[in-house]
Amino acid sequence: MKITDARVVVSSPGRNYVTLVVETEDGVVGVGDATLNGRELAVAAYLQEHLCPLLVGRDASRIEDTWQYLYKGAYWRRGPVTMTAIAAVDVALWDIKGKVAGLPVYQLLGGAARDGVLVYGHADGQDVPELLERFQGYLDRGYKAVRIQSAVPGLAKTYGMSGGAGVYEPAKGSLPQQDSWETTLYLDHVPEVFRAVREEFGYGVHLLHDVHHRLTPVEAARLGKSLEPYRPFWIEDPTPAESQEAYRLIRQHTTTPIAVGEVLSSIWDVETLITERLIDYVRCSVAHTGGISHLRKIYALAELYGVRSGAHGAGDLSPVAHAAALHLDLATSNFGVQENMGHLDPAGEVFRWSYTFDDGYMHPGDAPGLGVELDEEAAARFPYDRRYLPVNRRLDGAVHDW
Ligand code: CS2
Ligand code: MG
Repeated sequence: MKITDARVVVSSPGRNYVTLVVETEDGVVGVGDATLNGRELAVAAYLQEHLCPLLVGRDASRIEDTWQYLYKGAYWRRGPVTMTAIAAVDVALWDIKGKVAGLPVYQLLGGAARDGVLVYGHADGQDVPELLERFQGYLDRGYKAVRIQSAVPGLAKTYGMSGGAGVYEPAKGSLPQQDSWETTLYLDHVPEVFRAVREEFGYGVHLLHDVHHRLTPVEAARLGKSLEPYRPFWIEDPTPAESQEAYRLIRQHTTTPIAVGEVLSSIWDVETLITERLIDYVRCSVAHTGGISHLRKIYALAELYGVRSGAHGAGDLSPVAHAAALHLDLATSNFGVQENMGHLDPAGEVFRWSYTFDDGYMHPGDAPGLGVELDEEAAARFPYDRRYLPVNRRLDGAVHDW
């Protein structure tokens, strides 16, 4: 089945999305998410200028061969731009394969390994009362797992504050918003937040927290230790993971579970974290880690070491990526939890999806392929709008991890 066209659709319904559309001689169309928040046009150009010309004429059914051809053929290895572009191609080809077979993608991956995909939502608040109020909203909707983030007293702007939108969109500014940071204020505050949530809601709900790369290894060890009485489901990205070995120090001091991976884009970037059991959940996403074909290899490696999946699923991964993630989650035995932040309106005017949410669990649906369609005419109504992720600075003005 030959590919006759491959085109990139950049659209901004509520936020910027980049979607690859692959069409075959039989008229079957597949889609892949190529959105890299804050660097969208880098991936769009990589696809449009370098990969799309290679796809036309190729056999759409040869997914693994195409993956190897694009990965090894680039010569230059790994990195978020390359792996997001390859991911978009990979997911679009799985979408096509499912449509040709008349099967949802999860059936092509071995069928359902569970009845539903446990998901977590995002509760945040400028103060603890506001956080508790929003947290209750997630319980009311049936969530069994909720991420908790709060502002830090003494800091003007910190990561994770949605302003009540429910969907946290960090890329707001036409120039990077400046966030502020002081580690001791944060380390003193987070245990108080966990204590308040446990006192209010008890231990029957999973609590997750995103440290977002902002601590040193020993600070992360201190945080993990301080949170043990409140039994976190995980703390996420406690320290930058370019040095995977840094996690050995954290592991020596705390049993608080750790999740890492959303900014990492290949199996080699998480190999030590998995094989030394330095993490408990691998958070790589289907959109930024080479697609379904590569992420399933990461999950297979993780299974050998007792590491489970906990895929990234923020609103800046499009509904196409979310659907692909849910298909893979449903079919993966060492699945842990799936992030489900949702998508801001009017994304629903551009993307039509068939995945569903019910009582804290999601299901990708049984439409052939991914079950997501892109309305290209609607997409054209929302032109690209350059946006940047924030930059974080310590109180002394030095740039810090955001
Ligand atoms: C976060 C994201 O969802 C998460 O775990 O780390 O909100 C992340 O900040 C964004 O995806 C960046 O674009
Ligand atoms: Mg995160």
